[in-house]
Amino acid sequence: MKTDEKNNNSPLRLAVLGSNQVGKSALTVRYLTKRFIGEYRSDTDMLYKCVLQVDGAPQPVEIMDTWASCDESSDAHLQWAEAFVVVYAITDKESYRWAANTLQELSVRRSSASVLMLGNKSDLGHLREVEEVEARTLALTHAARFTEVSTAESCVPVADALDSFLKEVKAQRGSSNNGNILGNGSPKQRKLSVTRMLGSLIGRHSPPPQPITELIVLDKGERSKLVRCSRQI
Ligand SMILES: Nc1nc2c(ncn2[C@@H]2O[C@H](COP(=O)(O)OP(=O)(O)OP(=O)(O)O)[C@@H](O)[C@H]2O)c(=O)[nH]1
Ligand SMILES: [Mg+2]
Repeated sequence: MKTDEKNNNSPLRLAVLGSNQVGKSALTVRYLTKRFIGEYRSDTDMLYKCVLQVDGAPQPVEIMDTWASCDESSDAHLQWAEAFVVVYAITDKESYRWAANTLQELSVRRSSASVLMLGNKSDLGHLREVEEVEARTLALTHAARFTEVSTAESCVPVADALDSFLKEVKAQRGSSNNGNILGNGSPKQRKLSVTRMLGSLIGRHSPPPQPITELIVLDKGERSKLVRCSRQI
């Protein structure tokens, strides 16, 4: 198989970063299932493997819904992903600072990676602490895309933002490969039935629509192995 062909067929890896409770899990599940679920497990990373239509063609995609409470996660996430969605809540200035620091870090450490900054919870405008123009200007400074969304209110803007971001990432895929951490030689992972896991999240009688084909829960200790693993490649 030619290198270009191989790169195009390999999963497109997206890490969803952001501080606590900004809506990373809600956003990821909203995008993949169109459903909004109020509360999520919040002590681990979740890796969703799926095949999505990107620019009119089926594309394997892996989305890592990260858990922010653990410092050592960032190295693993920064190295694993090909593109990054940085989320903050417009009602939480501290989460915006976290996002700003992350954009800065990405500019230094992953300067060629595509980045989308999302200001979530736009339905809570009366509690707004971050002005849209400030965030948009910051994103522009870092050559990142930007939009505000309300994951709770509607799935369309979330889908539009992520669909066009994935399209851009796919288009920008160059000849350099970003490594393969979770392929052969990956750390031990707990593979769960997707139906069972999402069933426990959204209720027994609401099976998730496709396209998720696999959901992997990464335990705390396994993140550092991700970093070591990536360095072996
Ligand atoms: N009003 C409103 N609430 C939201 C929105 N998105 C998420 N939430 C709520 O925000 C809270 C946190 O959502 P999560 O998706 O668990 O946030 P998270 O970033 O994954 O949190 P951690 O995993 O703990 O870092 C939950 O109570 C959600 O229901 C939104 O767009 N609007
Ligand atoms: Mg979460």
